[in-house]
Amino acid sequence: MRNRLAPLLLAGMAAAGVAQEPRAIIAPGNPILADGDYYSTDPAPFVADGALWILAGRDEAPPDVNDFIMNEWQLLRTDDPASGKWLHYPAVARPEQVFAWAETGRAYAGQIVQGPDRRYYLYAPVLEKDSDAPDRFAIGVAVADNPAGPWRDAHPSGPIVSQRVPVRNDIQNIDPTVLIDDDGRVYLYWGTFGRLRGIELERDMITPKGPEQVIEGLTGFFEAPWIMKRKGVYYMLYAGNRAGPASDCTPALYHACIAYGTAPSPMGPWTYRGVVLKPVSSTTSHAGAVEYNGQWYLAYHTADAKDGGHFRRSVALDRMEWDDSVTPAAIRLVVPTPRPRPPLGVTRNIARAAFATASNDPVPVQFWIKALNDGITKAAPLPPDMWGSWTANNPRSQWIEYRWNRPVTIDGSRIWFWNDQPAGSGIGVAPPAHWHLEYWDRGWKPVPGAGAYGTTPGTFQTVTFPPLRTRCLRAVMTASSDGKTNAALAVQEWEVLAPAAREPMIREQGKQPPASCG
Ligand code: FUB
Repeated sequence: MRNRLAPLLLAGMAAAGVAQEPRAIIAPGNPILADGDYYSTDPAPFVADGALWILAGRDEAPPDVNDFIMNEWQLLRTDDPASGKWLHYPAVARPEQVFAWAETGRAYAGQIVQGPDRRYYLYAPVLEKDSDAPDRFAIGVAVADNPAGPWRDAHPSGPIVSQRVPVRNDIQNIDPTVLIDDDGRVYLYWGTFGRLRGIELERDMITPKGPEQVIEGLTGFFEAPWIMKRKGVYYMLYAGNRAGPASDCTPALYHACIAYGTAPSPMGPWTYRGVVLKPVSSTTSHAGAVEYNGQWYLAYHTADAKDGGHFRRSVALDRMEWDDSVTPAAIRLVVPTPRPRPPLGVTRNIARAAFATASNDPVPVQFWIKALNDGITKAAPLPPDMWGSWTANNPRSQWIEYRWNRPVTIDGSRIWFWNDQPAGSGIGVAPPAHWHLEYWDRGWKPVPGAGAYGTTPGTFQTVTFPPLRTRCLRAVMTASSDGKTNAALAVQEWEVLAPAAREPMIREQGKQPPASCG
C-alpha cells in the first residue's frame, strides 16, 4: 500500500492544497533528507513556536536533466538540531495555489519571516502568468497564521516586485530576503546574476516604500542574498562566484562559495569580509543563517543525497561560529558534517590518491581539474564536472598528469572523454584524434606494451599494459582538427589501475603535490 498508492495520494493532496501530515526523520549528519525520496533546496531557516524551521524548495528533475524542476515548497522542523530529529512537512505550498497570478513550477528560493502582527510572511519568487516583461520572475508575498500554512496571497493584485513593479527593472527578480530591523522598519533584498537590489517596505510587510536601490560592495556577488543583523551590524551572506586559482571563493566558475559582507546601515555601504562556506558538491550554493537557543546555524544545500546532483539538491545544517575578537565580528568558516558514508569498497583505481595537473594550468575557470579523479561520471555533465581545455585558439596537443607521493605499480588505465563536437571537428570540444600514456622514469617515456587507445567519448576507454612502477603518469592527447583549427579536449574521469584490487587509496588532505616526479 505504502509503495504503490501513497505517492498518488500525496500528489493528490498536494494538488488540492491540503497540508500533509509531517513525517519524522532521523538525520545522523548531512543532508537532512538523504535517501533521494525528497530533494530539498534553497534553505531559509527561521525560529517559530520555539522550534528551528527551514523553508526549502524541492528539486524534482529526473537524473541527468539539467533544469530547475521545482513545483512546491516544503518545511523541516526540529527542537534540537544536535539530536538529528526532524519533522518533514512536504508540499506546504505551490505557486499556482497561493498566487492566482502565478504559473505552476519554478518555486524558487523563498523566505518566511514573522511580521509585527505575529503572522508569518512568505516572500516567494514565482513566474507571472500574464506579463509582457522579458523575464517573468516576480516576488509575491503570502501570509499564514502558522508556518505550515495554509498560505494565502497577502497582495492578491500581483507581485510586489517584478520587471514592472514597483519600478521597471531589467534584472531577474528572484531570491528575496527580508529583515525587520530593531526599529520595526522592513527591508527586502533580492537578485541574481551579479545584480543585487534592496528596497524598504512599509511596516505592513508588503508595500514598497522605495526607491529600489542597487546594492554594491559585495565582492563576487552572484545570487542568494541573506540579510541578518547581529550586535548592531548588518550582515549579508550570498553565493559568490569570483573564480580562479587565487580566489578565496571558488576555483571553478559554475560553483559558488557562500561569502559575506557587513554594513553599518541596511542600505550600506557594504564591505566584503570573506568566505563562510567553501563550494559544495552542487554547482549552486544557497544559504541562510539563524540563531536558535543561543547557537548560530548555517543552512545550505549540496548534491550529497542518494542520486543527488546539481538539480537534485538537499538541505544541510551546521553550526556557524563567530569571532568576536575583531570588529565587526567575523564569521568563521563553517565545517560541514556529512553523514557517515559507506566504505568505497576495494578497487584497482588508485587515481584518487594522486594530485592532478594539466598542460593548460591554470585550467579555464569553467572547468575543474579536480573532476578528473572525483569518481563521478555523468551522462549530462556541466563544465565543472570535467577537466577541459577550451579556448578561442586551441593548441594541437594537451596532457593531464597524476602525481603520487610514493611510487605506485600500475598496469592499466580508464579514461572518459567528453565532447560536444564529432571526431574530426576543429571547433568546440571533440574526442582526441589519438592519445597515449607516458610515465616518468628519469624523463617522460611512452608506456611500453600498451594495448589499443580508444577515443570513443561518453564511456570508459580502457588501456592495459605490463606492470610498471612510477610516481607520475600522463595522458598525452592530440586534438581533433579540421586541418585549419584544433578542437578542445575534455575528460570527465581518468582512472589508473593497480594490478590487484585493494582498499581505496585516498589522497591525504592538506598534503602538497610532490614538486617533481624523480
Ligand atoms: O533553486 C533555484 C535557484 O538556484 C535559486 O533561486 C538560486 O539561489 C539557486 O540556488
